[in-house]
Amino acid sequence: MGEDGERFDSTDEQTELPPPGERPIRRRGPTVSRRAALGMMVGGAAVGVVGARVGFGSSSGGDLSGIAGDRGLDGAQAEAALKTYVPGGVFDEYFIISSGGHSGNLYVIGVPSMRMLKEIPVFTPNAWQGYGYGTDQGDKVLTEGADAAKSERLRWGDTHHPAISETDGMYDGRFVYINDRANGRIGMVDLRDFKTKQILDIPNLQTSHGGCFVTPNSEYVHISSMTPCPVTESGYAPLSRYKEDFRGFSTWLRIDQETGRFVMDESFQIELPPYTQDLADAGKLASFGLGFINTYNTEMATGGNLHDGHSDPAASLESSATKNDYDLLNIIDWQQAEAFVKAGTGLKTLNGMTVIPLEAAASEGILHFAPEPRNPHGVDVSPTGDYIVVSGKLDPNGNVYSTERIKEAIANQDYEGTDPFGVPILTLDSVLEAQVELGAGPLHSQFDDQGYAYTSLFIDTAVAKWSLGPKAGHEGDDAFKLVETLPVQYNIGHLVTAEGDTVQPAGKYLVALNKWSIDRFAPVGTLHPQNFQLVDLSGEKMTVLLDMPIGMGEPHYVQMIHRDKLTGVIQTYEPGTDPLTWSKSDFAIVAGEERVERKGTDLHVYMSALRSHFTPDVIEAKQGDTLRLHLTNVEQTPDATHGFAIPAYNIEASIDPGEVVNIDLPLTRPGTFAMYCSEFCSALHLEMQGWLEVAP
Ligand code: CUK
Ligand code: CUA
Repeated sequence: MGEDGERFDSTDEQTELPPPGERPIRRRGPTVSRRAALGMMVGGAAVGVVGARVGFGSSSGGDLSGIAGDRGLDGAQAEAALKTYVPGGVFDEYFIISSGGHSGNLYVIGVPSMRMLKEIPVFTPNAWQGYGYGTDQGDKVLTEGADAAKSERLRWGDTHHPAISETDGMYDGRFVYINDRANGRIGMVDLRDFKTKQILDIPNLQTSHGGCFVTPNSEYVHISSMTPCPVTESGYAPLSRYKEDFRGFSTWLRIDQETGRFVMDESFQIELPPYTQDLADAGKLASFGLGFINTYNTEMATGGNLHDGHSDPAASLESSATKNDYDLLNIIDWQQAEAFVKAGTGLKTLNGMTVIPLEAAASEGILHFAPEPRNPHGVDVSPTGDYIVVSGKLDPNGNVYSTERIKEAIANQDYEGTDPFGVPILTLDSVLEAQVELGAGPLHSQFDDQGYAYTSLFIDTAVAKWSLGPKAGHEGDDAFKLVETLPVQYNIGHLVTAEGDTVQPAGKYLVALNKWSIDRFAPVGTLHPQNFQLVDLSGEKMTVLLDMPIGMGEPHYVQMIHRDKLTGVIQTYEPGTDPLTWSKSDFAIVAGEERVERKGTDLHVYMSALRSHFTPDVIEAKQGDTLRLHLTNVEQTPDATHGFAIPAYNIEASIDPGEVVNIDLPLTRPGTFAMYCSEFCSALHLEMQGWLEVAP
């Protein structure tokens, strides 16, 4: 239909309300179903560049193929536009929670519109949200989460792998955890208000990469070191003692189910050899109770490519760390580890952390190794937990390990020997189920609801779709087979499918997280944005629907959660709430309770914010006082956020409806300083200002 210029009329109208993604396209005139419109578009394409002017009547402006033609869109492009358009007031079906890389933040992006909804500051200050500019919340979280030696200066992080909390192996939309690859830290964001509540600087981790992942009921969130670090008293050890004095750690942080915070006295670490620990994933269903971490640099190379004053590329870390044909997959039994910690003997304490020593991990069945093709990167557990997919940068295969085989091999002690630290190594034959040649540079894998895996191919700059085996419904010749390769633009790192890390992925959408965009967007200087590409998985073939530039930091991993899972999201706080504790703040006031109380040099000001004034709006203080400002936004209207800035003192706060923010400010400098509301809250927003007098 369509080619003949057939006119659609209201007979096509849908009577019951279809799901949001399938809502009819509304025009002033007749209503045309989405499917009919698409059919028309494709029909148009068949005769040229949407040549046929099939319309809804010129008065409605609904000449879709005409518009597509005018814009130079072919049928497939016009179809992609319709598949991703989400009108204002209609919500996206999925949310992506994305790492922000060097921005130190998380981003929230709608799918399929690929519109940015929010940036959540975690490791980096954010002026809009008053995070890290003198308020108790941002500053407290940032300061508590920084190594004391660098707390004053540490104002960034490199976020890589977000992990949404889970119940029964499904995202439950309560919390999200994110690692700081640069500093070995982890942040916790509460998905009720999308704010960071805690940052933990993890003892014995200098950098981190493995994780975050949560175990299927959010018992623990896991994070492991990347580069091993010295475990000497001083924190210094010469690289010549790398094997003796450096160690990696696998960290299991117990999650408080009410608050999402870390319960340190129920958390522990497992000491690992000084290899470089890379990505990690949690076992689920069939592999519940296990955790997997890749390692590379089992050579324990430390670099040093200057020999006798000459450069020697053969001695570089790169070349020395790629010598072995096989590196080692860590298989960790965290339930065994938990039992060992509870038993309480044979543990050590290192910088305040309970640590299971390497020897105990090896002898108690807590840690096993399995060989994996050299320099692996991603390890991803399939939805049923039966398959563990390992991809190596230098190996073209998806390497599929079987949970069943791993369990058998451990029971049979099918060992080829031990590593230099006494950890048993399972034979490759006993644990590897299949190798599927996918292409060049496989990195990470995700899964759908049909038993397929999707693996990013960095070097081939493509996504490989391939079938898993019998435990995922693919038998005989259908098992472990490459079925399709989709080029993406360009150099894909991670990828994500809808709910792809859960026991029940949705399929439907995939997002390719491309490192390079090159020519996909108008040039904006020498540093290019990354490119998130939305891929439709619902058709016969994978198709790219949309490119989204990411121009703030370099994301690594993301997770995609259905919007219905985010049931706890609030729009205003209960009046007088301290968002860090979720309880009523000691400093909360209601309108009419505003006051100033002097206690020695402490000047307590209980101030309210209400469109469009602060009460009081003049603060009289003396140099040497400490201003203790307790600010309550006494509004309960959604979106009625006020800002509060004292630029002369580098103060910038954001106070959401019902929220209490405290500012402790030593008044070191005399002057008469302007204060103002920094959020355009009302018609008289510009009148929402005041003065801070600091008399000499
Ligand atoms: S790593 Cu970035 S592309 Cu940190 Cu997950 Cu593989
Ligand atoms: Cu309050 Cu602007």
